[in-house]
Amino acid sequence: MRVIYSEDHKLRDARTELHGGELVKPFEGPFRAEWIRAALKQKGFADEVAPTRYDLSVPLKLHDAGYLAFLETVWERWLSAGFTTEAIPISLPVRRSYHARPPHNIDGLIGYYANSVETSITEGTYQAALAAKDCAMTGADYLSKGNRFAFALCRPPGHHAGIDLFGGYCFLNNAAIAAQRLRDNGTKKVAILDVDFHHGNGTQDVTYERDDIFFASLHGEPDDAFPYFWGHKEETGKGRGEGFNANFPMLRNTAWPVYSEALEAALERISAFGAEALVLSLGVDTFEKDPISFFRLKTEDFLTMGARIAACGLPVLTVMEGGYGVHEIGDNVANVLIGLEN
Ligand code: Q9C
Ligand code: ZN
Repeated sequence: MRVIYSEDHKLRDARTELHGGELVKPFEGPFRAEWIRAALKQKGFADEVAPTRYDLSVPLKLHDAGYLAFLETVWERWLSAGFTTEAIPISLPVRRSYHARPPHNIDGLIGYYANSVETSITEGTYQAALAAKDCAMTGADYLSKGNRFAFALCRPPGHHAGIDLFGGYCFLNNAAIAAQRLRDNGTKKVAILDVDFHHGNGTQDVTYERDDIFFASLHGEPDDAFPYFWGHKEETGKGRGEGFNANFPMLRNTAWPVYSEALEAALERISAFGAEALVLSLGVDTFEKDPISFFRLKTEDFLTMGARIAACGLPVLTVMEGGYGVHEIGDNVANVLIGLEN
């Protein structure tokens, strides 16, 4: 399977993440992509290519123009305002912020565009996010040429990035951008299956009113897991998108037997939708040893996961999302890809 990887991911290397009331070393760092890449090389995935560069025309079909301009300029504006540390939002529009609008002051603007505050913005963050988007789009184009599988080793991840919101380590919604690219290349119905431990609230946001991109997410139930305010079963889409969004929240300690039932149900929905291509938002933070999550999947379960997903018969672009802390993330990702191909 072709692997699409850019060195530019290393430009996203934050020093701080707000976690449990402390600024800690981020769970989402460059080591993740390198561990995954090393495991892939070791397992014989030799077909690695750098991404093509793309402009913002496809991202602009999903994300707000003001938001993209913010991402491009925030670091410079943050420094110009006299701040010397990483950029962290403090005030967010919330319930009864009736007249919320983007403030001129960068300290306010960063909160306006945030859906959570653990994700510090740093020099190089935007460049890394652009490269991750390029990896996803390159993968989409590779599928459109008739190839069945590709893996976009995206970093930073994307599934928490909404229309005009960053957070949860995400800035641009790589998976949705890839789905849009597939649409633009002529694929009429695209499904996004999100198996990251966390609900793909950003992907849901950018696809919620659409009937040409079906979104299914398997995740820790919102009552107990980040991002907390999205991911309920009742969220089924809106307008022409009604019925084209499916959430599968699951309880703490969920292991493969229960997880696999939700996976089958999601795949059935994707078949019923009539998808012609699948974007797999792959987080391996469902792993039993993940430091910030609470499912109990084992390394061998990821092989089965890949095989089950491949059984739907669709072309699959796998896009990297989360998975933290332990070296096993490499083997877990490799297992999904091996399972897909076999
Ligand atoms: N401080 C992805 O997996 N914080 N994002 C959770 C740990 C945010 C996860 C609690 C987790 C974001 C792509
Ligand atoms: Zn996650």
